[in-house]
Amino acid sequence: MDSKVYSERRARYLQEMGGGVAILPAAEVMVRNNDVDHDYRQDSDFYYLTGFDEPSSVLLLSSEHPEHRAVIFLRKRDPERETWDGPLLGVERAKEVLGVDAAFPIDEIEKHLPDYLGDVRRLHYRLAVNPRFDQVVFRAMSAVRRKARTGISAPSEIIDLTRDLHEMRLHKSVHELEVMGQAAEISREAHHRAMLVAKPGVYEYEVEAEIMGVFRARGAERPAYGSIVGSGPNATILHHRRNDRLMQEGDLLLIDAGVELDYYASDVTRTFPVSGTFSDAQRAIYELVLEAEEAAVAAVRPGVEYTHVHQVALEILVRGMVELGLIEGPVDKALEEERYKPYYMHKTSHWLGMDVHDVGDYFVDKKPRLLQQGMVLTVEPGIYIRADAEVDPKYRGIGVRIEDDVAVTADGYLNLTAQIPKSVAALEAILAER
Ligand SMILES: [Mn+2]
Repeated sequence: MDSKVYSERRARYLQEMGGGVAILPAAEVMVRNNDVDHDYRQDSDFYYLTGFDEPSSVLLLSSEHPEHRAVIFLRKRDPERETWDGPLLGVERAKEVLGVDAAFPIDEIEKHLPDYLGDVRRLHYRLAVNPRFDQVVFRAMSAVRRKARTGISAPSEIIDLTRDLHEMRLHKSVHELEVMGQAAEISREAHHRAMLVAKPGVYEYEVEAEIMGVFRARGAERPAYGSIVGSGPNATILHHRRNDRLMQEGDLLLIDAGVELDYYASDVTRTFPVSGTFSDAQRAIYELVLEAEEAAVAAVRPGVEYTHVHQVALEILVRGMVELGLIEGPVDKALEEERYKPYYMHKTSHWLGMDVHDVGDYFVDKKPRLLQQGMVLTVEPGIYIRADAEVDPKYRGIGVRIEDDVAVTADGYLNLTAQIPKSVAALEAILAER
């Protein structure tokens, strides 16, 4: 992405934060074992403001320094290291490439930080996420305090940097929505591929491999989260991750998988019968979840409380559960006493963005947030009936979830994942082609 996008975000954040200095460290490298590291992914906040994916970097923003609004600390060029790990940006080119006002080697950060913090009242920093870097900040603070007798004062307020930054990230720009649309398209292709290969006699992990293959073949860096491929009774396990079961005739397969593209997530769930057609009991549960999902998606528009979307889905699910005899009525009593909980135990939505469970407050002053244009949320009702549930045996072991990614528009919603089939007829038509 153009470095202008990031410098504009930094300028906006400097405005929003209301004066002072902000410090954001890059994500740390995590050791996997011995001399092998986990795949590195930049911290979302850091990337949002820099577009820079190297570890051992720190961004400093200042509304007080006469010239330096944005300062980057990063690793020096190192020919020997670069032979192994590839080129580093380096201090010399950082100003131009990242569009910042100053760049210093990361190993000199402790020397420079106190200069930027002198006579600054507010420090914007998120404590207790990176304890090692907290110590760097604390040492800089005490270095400034030691200058008290020269008339230089240290910050008297430490404000959680995410207060203003996550509010910005919650509201997506047109450009961000475009990237999320592209991610949705890759996820569409992956789910379509999964529908073609998932059959009785195939292992769940074979389906997972096909999904990952599509993600990478389309140039995406990684999945947005570990793919859930749960067949038969595994469809009732919310975070099933082993994906190692051999699929059987008559199974439903629940796939919750979404790609991350250019640091933006998609998050999609589809459920379908591996044999190609739903049984009557499966169809009854599926149609109910679908009705709840479609009504909840349609309820997304600016000005409604985000909890309303959950409420719409929940009322339909509970009415249906009573009708099917899964729980005892009447509906209002079942809602009040949460009799649905054994079969629907999660909420219907979460924010979606750079993180799959994206940042942004759900409640403001203890009241549910009102949806606004540019917010993106998932809509994902489900019903999960464990194999040992005390219900009509024909419903046992059925798990269904349907999940779309929905952007709030000026007067309603845009379903980013609408192209991924979910009606019984559309699913059975695709499965019949195999
Ligand atoms: Mn989700």
